[in-house]
Parts: sequence; C-alpha cells; structure tokens
Amino acid sequence: FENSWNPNRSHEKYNYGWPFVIPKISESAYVLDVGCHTDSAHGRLPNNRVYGIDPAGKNADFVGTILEFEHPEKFDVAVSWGAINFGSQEKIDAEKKIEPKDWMPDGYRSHLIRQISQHAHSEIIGMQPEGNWITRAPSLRAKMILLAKVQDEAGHGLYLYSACETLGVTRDELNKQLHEGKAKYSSIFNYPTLSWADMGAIGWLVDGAAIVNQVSLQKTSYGPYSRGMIKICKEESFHQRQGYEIMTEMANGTKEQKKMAQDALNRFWWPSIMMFGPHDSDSPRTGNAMKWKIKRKTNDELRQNFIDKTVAQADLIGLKIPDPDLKWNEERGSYDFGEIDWDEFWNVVNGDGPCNEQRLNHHKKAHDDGEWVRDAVKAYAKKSA
Ligand code: BYC
Repeated sequence: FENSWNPNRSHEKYNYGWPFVIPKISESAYVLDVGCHTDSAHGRLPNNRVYGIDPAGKNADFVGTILEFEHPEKFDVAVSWGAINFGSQEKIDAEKKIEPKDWMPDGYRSHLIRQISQHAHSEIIGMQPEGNWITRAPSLRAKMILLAKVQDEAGHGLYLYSACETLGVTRDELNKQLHEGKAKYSSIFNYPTLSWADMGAIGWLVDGAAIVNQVSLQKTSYGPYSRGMIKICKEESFHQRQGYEIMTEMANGTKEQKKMAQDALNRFWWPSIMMFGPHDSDSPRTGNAMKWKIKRKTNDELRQNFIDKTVAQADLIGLKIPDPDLKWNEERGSYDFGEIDWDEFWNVVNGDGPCNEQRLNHHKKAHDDGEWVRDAVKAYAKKSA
C-alpha cells in the first residue's frame, strides 16, 4: 500500500475525486473519512465535523481498519478517496487487478459485462453440440469422459456468470439479453455435429482455440475474470487432450474411421480459426480492450498462435489441414494461411448459421422448463427466511 500510494496524483481526473464530491457534502454533515492517511480530510472539509480512520495514518483519529472501528455516534457521510484513486488506468497500467468494489469507468464495466457474458453464454450453448453425442458415444469410457467434459462446460458458464454478476448485472438480465438476441455467443457452436469424430474435432480444435485465447485472458485486468480463467484453463487442457485422443485413435483406425476424422477436420478447421473474431483491422472492440488490458493479445495474434501450434499436431496423426495456402514462412517464423470466408463468419454471428435457431430455441425451452425449479427455490428461501 505504502509503495503504491501517490499523494500527488491529480484528483481532478476522477469523476468521484474529492474536488467534485466535496461541494456536494452538506456543511452540517458529520463525515467519516476512511483511509484519511496522515493529513486526513480535516483540511479539505473545513466546515464539517470530520473523523478520519486509517491503519497507516499516524495522525488519524483512529489508527486501524474499518473492521476494527467502532464509534458511538452515527455518520451522515462516509468518503474513501484512496480506494477511488486506486481503481484507475494507472492501476491497470501497473498490472494490478481491478476488483468488483473498485471504481471503474462505465465503459470498462460495460465492456466487461458484454465480453464475460458472451463468454458465459458460449460455454452454456457449447454444451449442445456435444450433448448430442452423449447417448451415442462408442464405449462406456468415451461416454464417461464426454459427460464429464460437458459438465465442466456448465461449470465454466457458472463461474463466468458469477464473475459477470460482480459487475452489477443479474443472471436474469443476462439470459434476457441472450434470448432477445442482444448478447452473442461464439459462432462455432452454430455448426452441427454429424459424427463421433466431431467430438474429437471439437475437443482438439475448439477447446484448443479456446485455451489459446483463455491462457492470455488469465492475465486480464479484472480480478474475478482472471481468476475464473485460471481454473477454466486447467480443465480446458484436459478437454483438448480428450479431443486429440479421439482424433488420434480414429486417424490410426480403419480406413472409414480415418475418413471420418479427416471429414471432421475439414468441417471444423475454418470455423475454429474464425472463433478468434475479425482481423484486428476490423475489430472495433480491440482498441479499448487492449488499453484496459481486458484482452492481452489481439484476435490475429491469437489466431496465428493457434495455427502455428496445431499444424504439427495434424501432421503427427496423418491428417491434412484443409487450406491449400497453408505454408511455413521462414522469415516470420509462422505459417501463412488462406483467406477466411468473412461472409460466412458474419452470417453465423448475425444469426444465420446452420444451427443458430435450433441452439437458441433449445436454450429458451430449457430455461422455460426450469421455471418451476426457480420458483421452488424462491418459495423455499421465503419460507426459511
Ligand atoms: N462469435 O471487436 P471484436 C468454449 C463479435 S467457449 C460470435 O473483435 P472482441 C467451449 C464480437 O462479440 C469459449 N461473435 O470483439 C464451450 C463483437 O460484437 P459485439 C468462448 C463474435 O470482443 C463449450 C463483434 O463480433 N470464448 O471454449 O474484442 C464447449 C466484433 O468483434 C466472434 C470466449 O468467449 C465469434 N467468434 O473479440 C467447448 C473468449 N468474434 O459484442 C468449448 C472471450 C467476434 O460488439 N471473448 N464476435 O456485438 C473474447 O476473447 C473476445 O470477445 C473475442 C471477440 C475474441 C471472441
């Protein structure tokens, strides 16, 4: 704390800095200054009765934390300038996490609600294409693994909804945005899963792409999102392995099985590299996301990273990436690759993909069918209150 506190920072920069707030405090108010430090707020509020507390403030009226503080009188106003100043761009630049109760610009908050809720919706909608194969898994082992994986996705959705709720939005509101088409979810889940090999392709490519993105998001500036990502990445690594194991087995299996594996790769390759979003030059959100350190790498950087990792994995199991322009570029130390079909991408993002309607209808139906459970939980809570 002592190392990061800078008493000379410009308070005028902050909407809730003391130069803006003090004129709003009535002169008759009794003010509690939490974190008054050594100078306390006495000088800034000359007409008020002020009481300053601070664990590090030798001149504070009470030297200690708010949790230890007790006072016989009631205060009219409590101010905490220090906490406000720490929730700032400077804090982000210093690689400190922003926490739910820190002050944050409105734009930062709404950007996070959008991205985290879309991420949560993707995890939940993403259960559908794989759920389609649980009853048809080729062995008990395969079925148990797939069940566990799909269940993990539900868990990821729940961590992410919880992280999003810390920003002051309710789960009901987030669901409503999804159902009304105001919130998106990842384009990849609007493609059908036609064969068992698609379970391999999803784990290997979709979870593989998700890990590349999420490893960088572990360092995102918002604390709850960053901590959620750390746990999610651990599980995602297992998902990628299970997918690659299915692909390896099929690629080394009968001629028909190898054909199925290649067909799944052919169908999922391009949609997987679209998951990273539009090129940086066409990505309106990247500027702020990078400035606020919400995103730590751009869409194109992550896409390239994924392609460079995955080509060797395809080679190893004798499958061919369906891109005739894929070529190692010695100078860049990366693969060059073909043009992405952006018309297809935007069609899918805007609701016209092969399964958009089916995915959303299924989600709405599951939500409606679950109403009695929500009602029962509420009635029980009321009864027990
Ligand atoms: N699909 O300015 P841009 C999983 C939208 S689930 C749909 O680049 P941004 C799994 C974008 O939202 C993992 N929409 O945006 C689960 C924006 O529209 P809005 C999911 C897309 O946010 C189950 C507009 O296009 N991962 O692993 O800077 C089973 C312009 O884009 C897509 C995450 O959600 C897309 N692919 O960058 C198996 C990661 N791409 O919102 C596996 C978290 C772009 O302005 N999210 N759009 O209306 C992110 O990292 C970023 O939000 C994105 C997009 C890279 C996706």
